[in-house]
Amino acid sequence: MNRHVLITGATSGIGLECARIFAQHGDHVLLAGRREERLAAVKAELETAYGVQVQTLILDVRSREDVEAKVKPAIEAFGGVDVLVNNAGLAQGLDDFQDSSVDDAVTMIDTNVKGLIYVTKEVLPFMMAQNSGHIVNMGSTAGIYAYPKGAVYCATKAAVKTLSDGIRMDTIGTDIKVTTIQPGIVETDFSAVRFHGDEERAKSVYAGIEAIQPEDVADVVYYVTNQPRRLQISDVTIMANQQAAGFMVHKK
Ligand code: NDP
Ligand code: 8X3
Repeated sequence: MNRHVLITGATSGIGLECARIFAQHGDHVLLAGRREERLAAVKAELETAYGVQVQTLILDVRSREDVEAKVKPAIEAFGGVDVLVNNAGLAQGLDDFQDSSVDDAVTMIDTNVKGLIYVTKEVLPFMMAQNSGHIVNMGSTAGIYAYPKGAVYCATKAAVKTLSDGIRMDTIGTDIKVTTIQPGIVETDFSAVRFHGDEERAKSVYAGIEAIQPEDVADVVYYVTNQPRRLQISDVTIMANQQAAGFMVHKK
């Protein structure tokens, strides 16, 4: 389609699969993340496979200075921005709130909420100037239903949903669209990151369920960005067949 698509957190999981599906359909992708070697590998993969323009941006969304210094020039060099996928995010820890780490809480809020705000603030002027664009924010079922031991992560994802709704209201006089994607449990590096590299504990999250895969979420992201100008999909909630709510999973 030759659109210009900026994806944060494109080095693994859902963001990586988003990069693949947009590039596969002929869109140009600007891929942001902290891990330089992964960005380089994805760029090589997508350029070879699909022949689209692939740019990379080493970016820590927690750093307001980093985002304010790098995102605008990167978009200018890339040739513009039609779609922003605010996907970078993480959970840290799974503990009763009273026992949880304040450092983990700060990391989640800085990444999932403040990072999304910093990036969106840099991207929106381009979309406002062209009176079009699509912001896709990665929320979670955790933002709809809080679950035990996940209070801060759930709160950050509730904030993502509320930010989407507020930005949609404030840009109503434009053709800009805003969508929140709210997946349930998706089998990615998410749990390994949450448990600070404890792979065994991470695996146990996905044991006994046929979890949805990152490419399933990417399919939905791609779908919502390919609707007629008149149609805006505000929210999509998707989960495994064995999941009924954030806290209700049927393990076989
Ligand atoms: P992954 O751990 O596989 O991917 C997370 C991505 O976020 C990585 O590309 C990582 O890149 C990036 N990221 C993390 N911190 C930063 C940062 N400070 N600056 C820039 N990029 C950052 O997990 P998922 O693919 O599962 O997670 C993607 C999103 O989906 C997150 O927002 C998550 O909350 C959400 N989500 C996940 C679900 C799940 O069950 N897996 C369900 C619902 C929502 P790098 O480390 O290179 O910076
Ligand atoms: C990630 C899904 O249920 O592990 O947002 O919080 S869950």
